[in-house]
Amino acid sequence: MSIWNHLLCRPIMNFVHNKCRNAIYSKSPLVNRFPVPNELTKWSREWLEYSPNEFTDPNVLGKVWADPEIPDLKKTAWNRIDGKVNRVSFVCEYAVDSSLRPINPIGRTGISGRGILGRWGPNHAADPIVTRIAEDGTTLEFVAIQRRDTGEWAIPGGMVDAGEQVSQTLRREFAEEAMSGVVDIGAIDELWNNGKELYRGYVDDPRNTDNAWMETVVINFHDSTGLLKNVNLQAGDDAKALRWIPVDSGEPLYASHEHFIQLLKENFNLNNL
Ligand code: RP5
Repeated sequence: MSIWNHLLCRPIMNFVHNKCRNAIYSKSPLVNRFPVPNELTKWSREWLEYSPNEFTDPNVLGKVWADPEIPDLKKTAWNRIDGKVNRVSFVCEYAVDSSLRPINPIGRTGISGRGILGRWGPNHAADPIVTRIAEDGTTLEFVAIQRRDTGEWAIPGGMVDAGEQVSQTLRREFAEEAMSGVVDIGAIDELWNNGKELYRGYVDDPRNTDNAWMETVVINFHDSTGLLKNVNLQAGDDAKALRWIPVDSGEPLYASHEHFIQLLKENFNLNNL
């Protein structure tokens, strides 16, 4: 692939992903990534020896939320809304390889194929950062869940279903992951009225491959009226645990979530000086 395929990606050309390189991709079955050093991450650097393992997890095959393993690649509308599936990238107009499969716009990951992701190309998610001021009256904190797959703490986000609006995904995922057992989910309806967008773009997710990657929209919902005081938040099935984390805790988080918390802090300082 030539550098010219990615001319439209120039605005993000300096960003280098880390969490989706140089590690074991899957433990069962064992799949290793081809090690990709920093300086060879960008496709624009020619690297004739690059030979990633091809991997698509058997668990995604035949799932309603996943593409067929061999889609009709000539008819699939890359970079477009394809029926109910959004194949548009927030990053740029992505290129396709000689087999007509989308190419990760940020660069090499050491794995080709779809890995454990459902869609070829961008896999769209939505991340609600729900915040409040703690009882000490000054500490800004956010709702986090502990993921079952990696054990890492994370914002309780999730995948946008085919045909779903991002605004619906944000509410649905928060209810599923953080409001298990809450009968009156409508008690916090007001919270969703004033969202502040912090980010839309690529996620440095450990599941990314050369042909499939995560993108997200991150929205902050701040509970300024104490709506959540009367709700007993609890982790849902996809999560092991839930807690409020102070934004200054420096706690390591899943994928690019530390970056999203940094954006939250900057935004809060700007608006509350
Ligand atoms: C991350 O994966 C996104 O930022 C979002 O938090 C999450 C969505 O995937 P699942 O939680 O549905 O696995 O890249």
